[in-house]
Order: sequence, then structure tokens, then C-alpha cells
Amino acid sequence: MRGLFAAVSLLVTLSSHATAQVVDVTPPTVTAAATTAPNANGWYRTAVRVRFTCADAGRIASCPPAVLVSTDGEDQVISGTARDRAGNTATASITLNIDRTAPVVTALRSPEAPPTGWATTPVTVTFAATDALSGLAPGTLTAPVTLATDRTNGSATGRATDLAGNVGTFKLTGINIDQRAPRITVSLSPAVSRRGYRTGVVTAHFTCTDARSGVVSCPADQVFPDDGVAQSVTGTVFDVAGHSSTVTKVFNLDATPPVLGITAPEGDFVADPTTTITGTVTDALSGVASLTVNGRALRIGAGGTFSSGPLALADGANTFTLAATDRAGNVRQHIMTLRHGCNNLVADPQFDAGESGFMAQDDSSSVQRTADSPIDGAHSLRIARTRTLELTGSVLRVIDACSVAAGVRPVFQLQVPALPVLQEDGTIVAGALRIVPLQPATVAWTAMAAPEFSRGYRIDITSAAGCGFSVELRPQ
Ligand SMILES: [Ca+2]
Ligand SMILES: [Ca+2]
Ligand SMILES: [Ca+2]
Ligand SMILES: [Ca+2]
Repeated sequence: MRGLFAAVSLLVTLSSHATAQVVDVTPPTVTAAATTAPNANGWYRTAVRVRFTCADAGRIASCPPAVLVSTDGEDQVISGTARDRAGNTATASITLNIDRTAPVVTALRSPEAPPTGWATTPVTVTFAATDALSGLAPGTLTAPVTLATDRTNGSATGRATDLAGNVGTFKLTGINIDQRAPRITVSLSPAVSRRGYRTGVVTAHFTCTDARSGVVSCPADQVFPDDGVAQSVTGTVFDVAGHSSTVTKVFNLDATPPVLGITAPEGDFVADPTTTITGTVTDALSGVASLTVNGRALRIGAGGTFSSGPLALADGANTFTLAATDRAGNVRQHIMTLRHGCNNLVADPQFDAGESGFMAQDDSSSVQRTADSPIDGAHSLRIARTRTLELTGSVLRVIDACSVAAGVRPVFQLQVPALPVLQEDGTIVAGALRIVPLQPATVAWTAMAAPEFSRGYRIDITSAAGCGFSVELRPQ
């Protein structure tokens, strides 16, 4: 039995050996497939992995490894070959479209940026795009963008998509738009006082603003010193974008008070117990608004004439204040001091030049009024420029220093209130007043009534030679 089993086994072995020698002529099968699907347009926009799948009735000797395709390109053919142990081969391929590059987008603005950097109209940005591979997907390019309102460093962004789905963008920046003019205002000082007039030198000050591109230059202050109606001030401002604005303001300036002319009374001594002040008051610009005397309004007649009507005078000094106001508010004040009932020591001699007088009445001499007349408290002494008054107690010393022109005989003159009488001691008494000559110590003099000075008398003291007088006036 054991021998039979061995023989059968051998047969079976032989039989099997005969079957193994059949030749394999069938190639393997192989397929190639991407692990991801392209988009609807047939394009990838990332790297693509391709896998190969191999099979064979016998045994596969080699199957291509997976391939990662990361190169941009259209119709890229990726192939792989499988081999079985018999050496049969089969090849599979797949065609890929890969585009990983976004479109290039560009932009153009209209109008172009001016040299100032500031557009003064709306700006439209138009986009363009190119794509080297898959090409632009229709309708994906951003339509033109119009920037209509003012802005600083505005921007517009455009987009385009290629067939692979890549999105390209471009942002155009630095768009400055200023369509509005700058603002300018002017303020005038001083303010209007009344009736539309200003009464001081007018200074115009400008204020400029611009909300966008900014002010290039704002006018400097302007000064208007002169009186005038309907004067105008103008200033212009520019902004960086080139816009300008102008402001004009009209104003009236009257800084001059009215002019007061007194026609009566003449001089400052009035013998009558009443006086009437008359004159004219005018104002060349805004016109006279009012005139008062000691606060009482006066009527102003044609040509600006006025009359105070009778004004009572007290003995001694009487002060009248005239105030003329123009419509702008300027006030001219004139103070008149009128003396009445003269008991003054010394009144106005009113010499003519060259005639002689207090002192050297040559062409260079001058006289002026003083308020110092201490003996009786009034003030009507008209003195030469070089006259000196010295008051000690109730004694007034009058000293004239003279220089006389050739041919002029100086006369030292005093107005006194009563008839002067020469005393034995060489002094002169006039009413309550004693006159003591000091230089020269003895004088030649004449007295005469001086009706031009109301109740006064005049003493003319003549000089034998040279000049230089001094006397003392003291109470008797
Ligand atoms: Ca095969
Ligand atoms: Ca592309
Ligand atoms: Ca502007
Ligand atoms: Ca005036």
C-alpha cells in the first residue's frame, strides 16, 4: 500500500508540473486616477495626486507609485506603466489642467492725479486683468468704480477670477479728492460803535479753513487808518487743490470828532452879565448828532450854526463845556472859560508885534496864558515866554527877562483894577493892590483908563535903556 500511494503522488506531482509551464501572455491592467476632482471647468488650482491601480491574473511585478503633480500647465499627461512577472506591461495615463496662478489685475484712474495730488472732480477707477493659463472666467472682473465724494488717501479694489478659481486682486490707493473751496471769513476791529460806523483804525483779520486738502495761504491782516464811507476789504484764500474763495466786507470809518468853531464871544472877558455862545459845528463824515453846552442840548441850524441863547455869568471865571457828538459817536469837547466882572490884577495887554509891550515885542516873542494869578485867584495874565512868576505868600513877583530888537523900546505893562496912585515911597497903589518896582527901582510910568478891559486901568512902565523888569504885586 505504501508503494502505491507513493506512485500516485508522483503522478500528481508530475501532472502539476505540466500545468505550471503555461505561458502568461496577458498584460496586467492598470488605471490612473486623480485623488481629487477638477472644477467644473476641468481645472485644478492645487497640486494633484495621481494614483495607479494595477491588477493581473498572474502576479504584478511593479505598479507605478503615486505621483504628486505640482506644475502649472494645461493638458499635462501623467502616465504610469504596470508590469507583470511575465514581463507584460500596460500603461495608463491621465490628462490634468493645473493653474495655481491668480490673474494679474491692473487699474487706471480717470482723471489722472494732478501735480497737486488732489483731484477736483470724482475719480473713476477702471480695472483690467490677464491670466496666462486658464484664462479669465467671464464676468468676474470688477466693474469700474467711481469715487464721488471728497476723501484723503481713498482706494478702490478690483478682482478677477480665472477658470481655475484663482482670485487676483489689486488695490489702487492714494486717491485724494477735494471738490470744495476753502472757507474764509474776515473780522473787523474795533466793532461798530453806532449807526454802522467804526471809530478807530480798522484792522481786518482773516480766518481760513479747508476741510480736505488744506489752506495754502491765508491773507495777512490789513489795516485801514483813514476815515471813509463804504470802504471795502477783500481777501482770497487758496487750498492745495487749487480752489479759492474770496470774502469782501464793506465798512464805514469815522474817527474824527466834529469841528467846533466859536464865533462869539471873542476873547475870554465878557463885561455883560450874560453872554451868548455862537458858532458852527460840522462833521464831514457821519454828520453831527448832537451838541450840548454844560449838558444842555442845543439846536443845530442850517450850515451847522448854533446859538446857546443868553447864558448868565457870575463874577470871576465861568466855565462852559461844549460837547459835539457825531453820528459815529466821536465827541469833540471844547471848554470855554469866560471871565466877568474883572477885578484881576493883570489883564491882556494884547500888544501887536513890534509895538513893544510886556517885554521884547519883537518878532520872536510870544505870549501865552497862565492860570497863576494868586493874589485875587482869577487868571487872565498874559505873559511873555520869558516872564517868570514867583509867588511867596500873597506876594507875586513878576520878572521879565527881555531881549529887544534894535529900535524897539520895551514897555512893561500891567492892567490893574483901580486908578493907580504914586506913593511917596515910589510904590504905586491901585485899589487894594500895591505895586513895588524892583528893577529898575524907580520907574517912569503913565496910567490910563483901559476901557477895553472893563473897569481896569493900565500902567505902562517905560525903560530908559535895556530890558529886564521886575515888580512885586502885593495886597495893599
Ligand atoms: Ca499578466
Ligand atoms: Ca491663472
Ligand atoms: Ca478744499
Ligand atoms: Ca466824524
